[in-house]
Amino acid sequence: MQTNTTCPYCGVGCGVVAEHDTTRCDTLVSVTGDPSHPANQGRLCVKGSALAQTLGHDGRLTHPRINGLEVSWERALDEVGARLGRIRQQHGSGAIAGYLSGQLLTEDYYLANKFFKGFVGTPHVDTNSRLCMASAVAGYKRALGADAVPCCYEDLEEAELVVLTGSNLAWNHPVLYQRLRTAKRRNPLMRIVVIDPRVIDTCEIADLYLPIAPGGDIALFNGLLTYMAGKGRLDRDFIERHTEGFDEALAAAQLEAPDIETAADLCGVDVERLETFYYWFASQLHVVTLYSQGINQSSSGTDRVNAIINCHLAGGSIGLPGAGPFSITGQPNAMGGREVGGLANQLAAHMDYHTPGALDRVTRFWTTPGLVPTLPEGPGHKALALVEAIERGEIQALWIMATNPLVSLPDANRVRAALKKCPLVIVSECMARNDTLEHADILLPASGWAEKDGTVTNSERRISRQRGILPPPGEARHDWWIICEVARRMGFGEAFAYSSVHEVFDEHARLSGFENDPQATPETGYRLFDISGLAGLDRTQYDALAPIQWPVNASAPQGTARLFEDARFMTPSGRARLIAVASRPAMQRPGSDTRLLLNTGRIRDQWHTMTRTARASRLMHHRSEPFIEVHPEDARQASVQNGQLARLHNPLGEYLGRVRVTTAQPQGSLFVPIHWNDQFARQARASALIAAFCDPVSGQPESKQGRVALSPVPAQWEACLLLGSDVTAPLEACDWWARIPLAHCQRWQMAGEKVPDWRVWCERMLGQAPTLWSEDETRGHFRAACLHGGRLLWWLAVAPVGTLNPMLGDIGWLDDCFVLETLEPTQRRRLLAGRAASGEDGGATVCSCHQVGEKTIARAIAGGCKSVEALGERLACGTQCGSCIPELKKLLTAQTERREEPVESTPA
Ligand SMILES: Nc1nc2c(c(=O)[nH]1)N[C@H]1C(S)=C(S)[C@@H](COP(=O)(O)OP(=O)(O)OC[C@H]3O[C@@H](n4cnc5c(=O)[nH]c(N)nc54)[C@H](O)[C@@H]3O)O[C@H]1N2
Ligand SMILES: Nc1nc2c(c(=O)[nH]1)N[C@H]1C(S)=C(S)[C@@H](COP(=O)(O)OP(=O)(O)OC[C@H]3O[C@@H](n4cnc5c(=O)[nH]c(N)nc54)[C@H](O)[C@@H]3O)O[C@H]1N2
Ligand code: SF4
Ligand SMILES: [Mo]
Repeated sequence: MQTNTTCPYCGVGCGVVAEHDTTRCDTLVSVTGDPSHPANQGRLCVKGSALAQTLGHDGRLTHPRINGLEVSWERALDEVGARLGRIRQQHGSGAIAGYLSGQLLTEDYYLANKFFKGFVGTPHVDTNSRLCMASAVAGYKRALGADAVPCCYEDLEEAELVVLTGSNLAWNHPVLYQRLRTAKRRNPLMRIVVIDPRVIDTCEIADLYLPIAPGGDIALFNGLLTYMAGKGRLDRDFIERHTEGFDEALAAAQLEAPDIETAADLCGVDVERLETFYYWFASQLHVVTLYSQGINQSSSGTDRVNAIINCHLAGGSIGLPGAGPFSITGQPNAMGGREVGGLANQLAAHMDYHTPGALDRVTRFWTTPGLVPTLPEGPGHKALALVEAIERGEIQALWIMATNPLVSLPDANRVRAALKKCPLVIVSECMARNDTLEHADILLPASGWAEKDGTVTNSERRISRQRGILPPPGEARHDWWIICEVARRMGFGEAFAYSSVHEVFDEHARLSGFENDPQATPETGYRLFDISGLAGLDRTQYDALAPIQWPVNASAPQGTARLFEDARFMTPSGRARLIAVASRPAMQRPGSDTRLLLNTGRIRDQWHTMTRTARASRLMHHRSEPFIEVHPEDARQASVQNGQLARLHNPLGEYLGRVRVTTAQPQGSLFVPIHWNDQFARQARASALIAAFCDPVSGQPESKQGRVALSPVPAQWEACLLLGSDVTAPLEACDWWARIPLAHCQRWQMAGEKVPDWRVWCERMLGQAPTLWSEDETRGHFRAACLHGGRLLWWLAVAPVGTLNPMLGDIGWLDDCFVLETLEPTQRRRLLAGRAASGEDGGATVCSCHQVGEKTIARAIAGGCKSVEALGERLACGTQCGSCIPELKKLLTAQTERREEPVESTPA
């Protein structure tokens, strides 16, 4: 059976076709790209195509728990209702807080917002979008008067110039990257500029790369505005008729960057490159600037956004095909959250607390016979302020849904202390384990992707259906249902009486159109977010809903691809605003020993805190361990070497990871991934090193500019330990570890300083003496395996630090040994050699779709493959999702030019 649904990862919002064998209720047969979905037209990236491998009931949270004990739903819901009710009575509504997520479906999100703000009456509801989109939202609102993304994906294809800044599109929005790549191939005149402090894979399609100094964005775009004015490249007519604030914005730009030389100096890019960019931008109307976390996650994020929008307004490049400032969203439903008003400073349906008449309007809309909502009068605490309010004891209960704040919030160790202090922590979650769950009093098992029904909105405002295909495992329930049941127990039942999720969607659609008159002004009730055209769908129509872009209303029943084509903006004057901005230094202050800047971000094959992507073993091979990317000069100064373990620290925390020395990283700055956490490694939560500074307008934290010191980890030995399901890892027996889930066993990478007697170690730590072993004490090598009745229980290899992974290569065949009832004699003999009975070592995985390793590719290049296409023909690498094409190109150039490139040091 096939069902069309939507990928639950990034904001591209790809349609997928899920193939389902009706005799199996725990997984899908396959997930492929939906050719009929406008966002991806059949394409998928590696994460999307590995979705089926992330399912299964193993590791899921299947029963409610109170203080660690399994309880019935009745009991759990009664407890939540009663305790929230008591706290509300004793300490007031404001003692209750919600922390939501862009990974909730719109219907869940709408109800959570209605529950907390409308009926509990607390303003303190925020979401992880604070860490993600808050600056983009604030910037759009300041400039356009509404949080409305003007562009659509076709604009990227129709543009003559595409500027990507603070976005690693190739890894983080791979399908959009593929679309852009194809568009560029079709239109050789199209130019692409990449602005990023690191040389990222996205640079592969760049005609021009600007290696901006971290935080140089405002100076760069102010310099552009000055240049446009100086060269007479302004759209004077557009400025005069449709904008305000131009003179002030230009004056501020000229003050900061009076000429290219100053701008170049401030943003760290050489004059020639900068001038080329300025010339291209200033001479092009059809320009899209696409930006993401390199812009948003900063203490001047909102100003950065406005510096970009200023240039678009000054050049009139907005509201036209192939033009506009395009904030690309991260989470699958970041947009849906913005639509329902999930952020603490929003009320509901694109209405803010200060929007004239909004409080009254929403109150009337949510009133049911006999029940009047008690809306708070003004905005509540944003995420970081929420943590502080918990510390002060003002927040007594926190309900977290679909986010893992102990890993993702800045100053993560402080968040841990705050959660410990909070008298009641409730977490709705799909997985049985994550860092946050360890600090929860009440756990509520939620249904997950492929189980739940609802809608999500992608980066181009396109609403798509996610469809429930599989039954939730155990007693897991839908988030919207859980909210309704708690609401009922708190006495709000009448306002939460839905028989099915389509009724929630209907209410959300009706609210968007409620007293929303396009003939009115924003001050008299007009909102751009209007999906009243989708109100009144019955269940069948809702189930069949095809992807559609908002606004969808009487004047646009088929939806709207592009906004502001009439240049009528949502400000009181109807004019877009240019905002005077100037660069500010980052707020994170270097201490005497924390000289290095810490940049944090994503890798291609993992999603956030790895609760789902780490379940697909093939997504673990591209980067398997927490790492630290370091420029060679910084590595030299800190005496750390490629492939060795190193430590980052500052007064807030520490991070341990494998060093990757690379010239892609600018000197003075390090890069670490955000994904690893206590479930997968010792001390690898990047956010533990980030101070909780945030943008004064948006409240978005400065997650890309930490300050740290780098030093080597004094380890002597390293081990790779493979464990079958019934052996526990001896984590106390090492100084560092990382866990890599493989298909049939767990791979533990370990390291330590003191060298033990390995045979004794095995017996003591693994509970069983090795069946086979070999030791070379002088070289520090030890290998051992333990078999029981012919079956492999564990396997261990030890070597001096930094030498193990390159030596081991691909150990996929060992993983396969764990499913065999009995090992063949040849397999047994090979165990200690660590080499497969047949086949070659493929090396670190480059192409995750077809599982092709670096060494295999190197052999193919040596054997005559001279292009990505030739490699694809020979090995199939790069032929499915294409996200590895930049890496294939790098390997081709490195090998053909014999240029020195960093050695891939992570395990195969
Ligand atoms: N594979 C994968 N894809 C994802 C996600 C994931 O977890 N994994 N998460 C999704 C989510 S929620 C989000 S929000 C998006 C994020 O998508 P992106 O924003 O593309 O992701 P990041 O890697 O966080 O950061 C982007 C880039 O900003 C650069 N940067 C850092 N400082 C500066 C600066 O001062 N100026 C400029 N111009 N650039 C700077 C970094 O070097 C980095 O390359 O990805 C989404 N897609
Ligand atoms: N240093 C640093 N920190 C960052 C960032 C950065 O670049 N640098 N990026 C920030 C950004 S942009 C983001 S978006 C955040 C992401 O950070 P988080 O939101 O904390 O990360 P996730 O791992 O996506 O957490 C989602 C949780 O919800 C669970 N879940 C999934 N689906 C459902 C569902 O349907 N219902 C329920 N109840 N639970 C579900 C998952 O198992 C998981 O535990 O991280 C932020 N933190
Ligand atoms: S680009 Fe990949 S992760 Fe993003 S929605 Fe599409 S398939 Fe999912
Ligand atoms: Mo995000």
